[in-house]
Amino acid sequence: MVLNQLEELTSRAFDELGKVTNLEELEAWRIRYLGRKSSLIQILRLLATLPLEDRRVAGARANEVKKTFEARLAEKKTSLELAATLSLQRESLDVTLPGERVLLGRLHPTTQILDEICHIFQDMGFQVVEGPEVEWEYYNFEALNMPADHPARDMFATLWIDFETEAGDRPMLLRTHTSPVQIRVMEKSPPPIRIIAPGRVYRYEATDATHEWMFYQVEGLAVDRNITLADLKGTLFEFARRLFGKERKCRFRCDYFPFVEPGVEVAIDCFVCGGAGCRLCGNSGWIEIIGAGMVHPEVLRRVDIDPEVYSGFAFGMGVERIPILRYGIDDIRLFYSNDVRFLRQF
Ligand code: FA5
Repeated sequence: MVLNQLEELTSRAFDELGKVTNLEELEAWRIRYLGRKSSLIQILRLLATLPLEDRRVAGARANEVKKTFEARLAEKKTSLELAATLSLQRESLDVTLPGERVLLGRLHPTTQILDEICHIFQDMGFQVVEGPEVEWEYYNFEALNMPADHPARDMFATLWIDFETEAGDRPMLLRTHTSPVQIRVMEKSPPPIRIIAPGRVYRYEATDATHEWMFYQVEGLAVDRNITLADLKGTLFEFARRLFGKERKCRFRCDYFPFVEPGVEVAIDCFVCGGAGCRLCGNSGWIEIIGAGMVHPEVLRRVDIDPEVYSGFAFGMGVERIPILRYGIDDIRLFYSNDVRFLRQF
């Protein structure tokens, strides 16, 4: 009978010991199975009442059970303590280890220069607007005084988009310049107008050190009474002075664009060769950055602005050529080839 009780007690105790996961639970187990009020101690006390032969056998077994409990208790305690130490070690921080370097991202050089250009013109009272990169042929050419078959369309090697509307064939393209934004703005707002329009443009042309097939332009447009070529010149000279500093030379020359009359081209002396001629400037000593002119009366008429009352100037500058000039970068193709060794320098 006592032996049975001891067997049952042993099996229950081992079962529960197996479920113990920390030192607090182990202490509770100890009190339950080896404490003064535990079943085992009560059985040991009962032994005195048993006949001699039974007492001998049961006493020996009970002592064995007690010893086993104590041994298993010590074993479990050691293993729990070891586990606790290991987990503490895992969680501990070694403050002497060097920290992990956090890599800082930075703005792309084009974005940086666009911000700078926008600030300069905003200071002069220009408002920043945007237009779509996928454009109707009408805005890119027709409204800018370049009807179909106009030879000047060849100046803008075009990426056409195959697209048919329900109304029929209405050609679309990737805009070849930001000038269509001029039309979109003049259609909507009456003069006075003073805007700049930054954005991407696309040309189907072979690339070289100063030509990309995708690049950024910033368009500018001012329309009001009595605007003259002197206003255009003053605005662009002031812009060049603020961006490049007083020392840089700035050249105005006659140029042709069907949407302006007269048309001009603005160039800055080459940063790399100082004007002597090199690969970057095509041996001319100058890098052209802006096309500009007085808005053609025909363009104004199309958007219902009376050219007898109003006049305006417009310009379009190539954005990447500015950091090229400023930092002496000798190839425009570096900008969008995504080499972080290049981009990280800015
Ligand atoms: C134009 O795109 C005209 N829309 C500019 C204009 C606006 C004239 C308003 C008059 C009035 P052009 O094709 O020259 O013009 O381009 C203007 C500028 O963009 C150039 O001066 C040059 O800085 C830059 N550019 C032109 N082609 C490329 C190219 N392939 N890669 C990088 N920059 C270019």
